[in-house]
Amino acid sequence: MITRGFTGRRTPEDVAARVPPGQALTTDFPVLSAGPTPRIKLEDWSFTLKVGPRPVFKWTWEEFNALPQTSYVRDIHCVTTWSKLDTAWEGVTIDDLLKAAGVEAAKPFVLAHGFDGYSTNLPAADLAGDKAMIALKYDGEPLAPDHGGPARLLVPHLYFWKSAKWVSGLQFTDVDTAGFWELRGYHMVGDPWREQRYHDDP
Ligand SMILES: Nc1nc2c(c(=O)[nH]1)N[C@H]1C(S)=C(S)[C@@H](COP(=O)(O)O)O[C@H]1N2
Ligand SMILES: [Mo]
Repeated sequence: MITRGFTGRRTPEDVAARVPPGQALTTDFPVLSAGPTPRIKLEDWSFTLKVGPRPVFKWTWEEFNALPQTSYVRDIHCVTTWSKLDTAWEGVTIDDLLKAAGVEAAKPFVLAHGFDGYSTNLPAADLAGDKAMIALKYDGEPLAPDHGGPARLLVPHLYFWKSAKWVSGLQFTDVDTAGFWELRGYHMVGDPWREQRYHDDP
């Protein structure tokens, strides 16, 4: 099996085709947070799934780690114009999470919430079909606190502000409700290939 990015050979054309408009590649991993890094003890950690205002399922750290784990190697794109290729993550896909909870994602939108009070909204469809996970590991190691550890949402095909760090839960909603950056003028979807940076971008 050949996994893209592990062949050791990338032609300039291959690389160029993976960089969305207005983006430039970086090899380091910048940290971008609206506030200080919260320190969450694993014994205090929990993850809550809500449908509307109603909590329907809650996991402890131990329970969450017992869920099926999946590995992703994905390119990520930050709205501040850096992109990073072949980032390696491990965690629980949103599909597996909903299956474990016995919940159908019957609502069209999601708000992801962070322990720091951050939130971000996205279409529920962007979390389905093996496109997103709650990541617990990066590069084979427990996720570093500055990058969202113990756990973060990872939605690699959307701008990286949608990947809520220190994630405390997902809330499915009927109405698309603007999160932290969306309230401050950023796009409700945030597809880097369509350059959906700001609210008015098509
Ligand atoms: N909880 C939380 N999640 C967050 C943020 C934040 O401030 N708080 N910043 C977002 C932004 S703007 C970006 S670009 C990415 C940065 O992730 P990184 O620091 O791992 O590069 O996290 C996103 N997730
Ligand atoms: Mo960002």
